[in-house]
Amino acid sequence: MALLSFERKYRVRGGTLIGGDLFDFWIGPFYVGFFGLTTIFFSAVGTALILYGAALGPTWNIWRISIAPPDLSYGLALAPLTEGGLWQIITICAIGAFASWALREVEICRKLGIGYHVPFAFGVAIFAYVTLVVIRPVLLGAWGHGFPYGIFSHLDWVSNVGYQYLHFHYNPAHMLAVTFFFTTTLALSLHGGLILSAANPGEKDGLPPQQDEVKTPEYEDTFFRDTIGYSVGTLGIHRLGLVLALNAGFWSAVCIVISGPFWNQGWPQWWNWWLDLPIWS
Ligand code: UQ2
Repeated sequence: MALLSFERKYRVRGGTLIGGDLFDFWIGPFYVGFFGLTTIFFSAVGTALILYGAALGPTWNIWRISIAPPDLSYGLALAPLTEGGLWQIITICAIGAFASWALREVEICRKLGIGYHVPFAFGVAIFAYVTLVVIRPVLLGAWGHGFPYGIFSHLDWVSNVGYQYLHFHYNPAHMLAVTFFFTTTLALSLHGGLILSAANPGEKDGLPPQQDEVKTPEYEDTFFRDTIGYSVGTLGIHRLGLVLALNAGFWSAVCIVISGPFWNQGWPQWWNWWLDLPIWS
């Protein structure tokens, strides 16, 4: 079946969260829905404001363009457009676009009768972003604690905030986040490698195909049982991958939200709890 006729089979009515049948249609391959329209709206307004901010200067150098949040002295108030107000509206547009996209995914899941795992996973990424630009700034009492929207400028922000806490790698939640990111790449490389090894399609370098047919999951289990005595299973590896990736995003949000609102010394000092245990005296 051609892609579009195959997809047409699944182009079912209903499952919408809002607007009933009104926006329940497709444009070409894309489902629209109420949240498709709000995604377009927020993305278009946000992008236009970024371009407007860039046009205000001082540079068109793609690496150096930056839309900065208001000065700390504005606290949690609205700032004039050129004094961080643009950043504030762009942030609203970004959150509006991300949330709309997630809800459009939810509507598509409902149409198909599948689980909400994908929008839930995207929700964790949105949560990490919202933690940086809303939750932590609100807890610290100023929008100026948000990060600037620019390629180099956001890198400078990360570096500066890291040094404010002397050595960010001593942050225990940061340790967890990094470990989950690395373990995610380990799991995906094991999984990707295993799937390709079992499928091993076609010939290479003019040699005949290395296998006649795609191997069954028993081969995948057997490879890992022979090497490490354990196979997590074909469903299990996907559950493991999702859990690892969600934890990477979650602990990233935790490690930055505790920096300032709940700990304002250097992170190396946090480990003094060990030296302060009464058992040493
Ligand atoms: C596996 C399995 C898969 C896989 C992978 C494994 C048949 C196709 C990669 C092996 C994974 C294990 C043993 C877990 C490793 C643990 C961590 C924390 C990385 O058994 O089943 O399905 O893709």
